[in-house]
Amino acid sequence: MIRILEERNFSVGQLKLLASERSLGKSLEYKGKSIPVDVLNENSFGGMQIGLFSAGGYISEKFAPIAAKACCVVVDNTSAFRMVPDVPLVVPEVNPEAISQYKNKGIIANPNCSTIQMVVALKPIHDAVRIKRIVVSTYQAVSGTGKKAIEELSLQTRAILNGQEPAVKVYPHQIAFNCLPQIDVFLDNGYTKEEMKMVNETKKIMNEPSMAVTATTVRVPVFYCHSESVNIETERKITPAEVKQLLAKSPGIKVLDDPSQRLYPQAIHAAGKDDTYVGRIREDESIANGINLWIVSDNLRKGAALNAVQIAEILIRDYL
Ligand code: 3JN
Repeated sequence: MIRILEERNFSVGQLKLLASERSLGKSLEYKGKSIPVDVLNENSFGGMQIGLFSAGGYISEKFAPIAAKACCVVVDNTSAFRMVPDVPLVVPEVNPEAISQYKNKGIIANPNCSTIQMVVALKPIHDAVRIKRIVVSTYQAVSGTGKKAIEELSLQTRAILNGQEPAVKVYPHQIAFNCLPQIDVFLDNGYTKEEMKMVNETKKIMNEPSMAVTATTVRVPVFYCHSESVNIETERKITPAEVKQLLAKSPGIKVLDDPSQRLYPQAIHAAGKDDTYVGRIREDESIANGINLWIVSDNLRKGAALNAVQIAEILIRDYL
């Protein structure tokens, strides 16, 4: 988040860094200056206009209402408020108008990373021909879990290549050289929580409660960027060429799609970039109006920090 504020030259008057007591005494760099980390408490938010929250659902649940009460608008990166009816759930390319609802609770929710990149790519198609049903399978990077998981993939990979037994700590099973069709915990309906986040958040952001959405979310041994295989069924027919044209001119999207050159989005190339990359655009020949796509984006940037900062930019520009 700090790097993205810098890169985009966000007009920051005062940057306050808040964390738990564990970070007491630490400092972080912002635009060449060292800024000490303060310990978060009930009085942290006075005089602050925007709070970018990303310290887990428990902290958000407790402190977002406190910040909002102090007139500090919260952009919350956790799932704590995403499905609360009068809290807007926003992807600026998709539903920027929803930001105005921040006035209800003083909180704006940032969606789940896998949801964000999918709706960025699908919104232009939905506007053109109406999407009836989405079937998505994800290939999610370990950085979505955090620093410990990045270390675990490195350590397990090294251990295995050195003929040693890999230690399994973060995930329920070995992640190196493996795919785990489980992200987060299982729910009573047999889906995982990550899968149901994609289902419910997509409908809310698209403002289409009756859109049919089903998801399978899979952790893969990739460090950065989530990839998604997405199949859609639309009300009206659209050709792959029309989809390419439409997406190529849509904000936040780059089409990389030339089978003759073996060109398609790849995690290793999308890492560190802001755009959502789309390729493998082709007709689903098994149904009347179907399209398949492959969508890749940096889960830490557009999937989290960048989306939050873009929301803050609109807040400053249009509301605060
Ligand atoms: O695993 C991923 O790739 C994304 C993880 C997201 C995540 C992890 C722990 C808690 C979330 C989220 O943003 O939905 C949460 C949460 O806030 O519930």
